[in-house]
Amino acid sequence: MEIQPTDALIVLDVQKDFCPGGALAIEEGDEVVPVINRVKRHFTHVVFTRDWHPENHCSFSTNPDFQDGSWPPHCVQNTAGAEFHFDLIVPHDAWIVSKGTELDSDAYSGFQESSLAEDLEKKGINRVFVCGLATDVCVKSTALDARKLGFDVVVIEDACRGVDVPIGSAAKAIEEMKAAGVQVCQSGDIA
Ligand code: VGL
Ligand code: ZN
Repeated sequence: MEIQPTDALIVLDVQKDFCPGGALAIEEGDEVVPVINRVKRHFTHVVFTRDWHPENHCSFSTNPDFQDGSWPPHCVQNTAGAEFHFDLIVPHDAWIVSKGTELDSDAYSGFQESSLAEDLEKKGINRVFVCGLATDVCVKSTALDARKLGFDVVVIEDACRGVDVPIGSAAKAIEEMKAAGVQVCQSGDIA
């Protein structure tokens, strides 16, 4: 798969709290980092999203269910847990989209409450490659929104990991994305 200047890579939420040891740790979440660092080199346009919640965000629960939108407190703005994984290569002038910044609503998609769609269109981008964390939450939501907005969408499967509660949710998310016209590839397919 040859990457064009009209393609963008969207890297979802590769933040410490979503990696092993973090507040909302995803199994093998950190394993996406070297994969993303590698594929990223092919792209002219790279967007990094970050989950960026206020303290006392409505999704935070002391008894989180991980399925109904309640989660342990995570990715609080300007805390260590909200930082990008240390090994993720993020340039100083990186294109960063923050989401989930409202107290009373959650945002799983990078397109929600942001100007991402218009900003991509302004740059003439018509295809987006999606990767990062989590397959069954923010990756899925972003990929489906991108389809609805008319972008061609490719998910880089081995550059994603899922929360996977209940077990099988990540695989189901891949199927849902495919059903919506999202293409699925592996990082090795990208040149
Ligand atoms: C996410 C759960 C809660 C994600 C964000 O980035 O996938 N998951 N907030
Ligand atoms: Zn969140």
